[in-house]
Amino acid sequence: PTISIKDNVVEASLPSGESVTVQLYGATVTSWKCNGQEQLFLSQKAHLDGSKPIRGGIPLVFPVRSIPPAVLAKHHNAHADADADDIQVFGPPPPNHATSSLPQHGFARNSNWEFLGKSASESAETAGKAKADLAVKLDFGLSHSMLTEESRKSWPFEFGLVYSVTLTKDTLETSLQVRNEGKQNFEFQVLMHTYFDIQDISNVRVKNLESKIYADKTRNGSSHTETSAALAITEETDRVYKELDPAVPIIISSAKDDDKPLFSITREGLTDVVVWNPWIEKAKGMADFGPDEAYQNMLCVEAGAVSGWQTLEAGEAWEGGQSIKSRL
Ligand code: TA6
Repeated sequence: PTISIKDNVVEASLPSGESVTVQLYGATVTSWKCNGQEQLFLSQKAHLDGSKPIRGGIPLVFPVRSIPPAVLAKHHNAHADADADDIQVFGPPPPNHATSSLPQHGFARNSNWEFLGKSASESAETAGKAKADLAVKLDFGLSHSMLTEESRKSWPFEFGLVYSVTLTKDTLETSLQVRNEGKQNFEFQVLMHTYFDIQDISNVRVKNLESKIYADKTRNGSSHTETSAALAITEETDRVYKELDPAVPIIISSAKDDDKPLFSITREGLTDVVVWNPWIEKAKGMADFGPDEAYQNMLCVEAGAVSGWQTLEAGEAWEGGQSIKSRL
């Protein structure tokens, strides 16, 4: 594999031609190419100067997509009921509590990470040098001391993150290791906010969600059961599918091309999947989303752990990740 590092951008490529590009800002994957073809969507108006989270690629959402129950309970006392449940998944934090000043989706995606180096992924290492050209693993680190004063204040826990991006011939893996290096437990959520490049949104279907429960942000966070074996995207879609068996891959397939699979996403330690497309109005409403019609060329299918909370005891570590297979 070859690695290049320039202006806070790390790029790795394999002799077989695949490549991945990662910005140190947010440790955001901004490009993944197979046979020279881009697999991820990146808005033409994305901020690539660190001024705003990147609109596209794979932004990393951590530590919170919503409020830990303990904090929530404090603010909602007795009536921790349906609306509290909705707030837990989508709503803004209540005023002046610990995480209210955290930016939407947490600080990981708008922090400057450090590049820890590359390694042939474990499997290649054990397989010996020859195989080392079949995979390259890039590691990125973020810890409490690297945060802005404001983020440290909002989320005062001693943590350490190692985010690994592994490129092989036909897969891209992203996994996150969270370590609690402090003395107090903390709760966190994580989401890998992957923007897939789609030729035509009317042609894709999302499969293996049937009969799963989801919270629907476009319907007030209310809970529903998925009835479709092949979910079509025909309007603004913003759902958290919960408790999905990680062994079952989520498939993005091409309806018109006799259901040919375009992407397959397998997960470890991440039981939730967010499906998001802003559609026409919301696409127009996002200043960094362009061109407006590009909602037809992207779909977010996001592996994460966001419907519940991971509690990490002092001194403990947690790991979770996704592996995306492309153009199967
Ligand atoms: O993951 C889906 C979602 O939370 C949507 O509700 C929408 O807010 C989207 O992410 C984009 O969020 P962002 O903070 O990147 O603008």
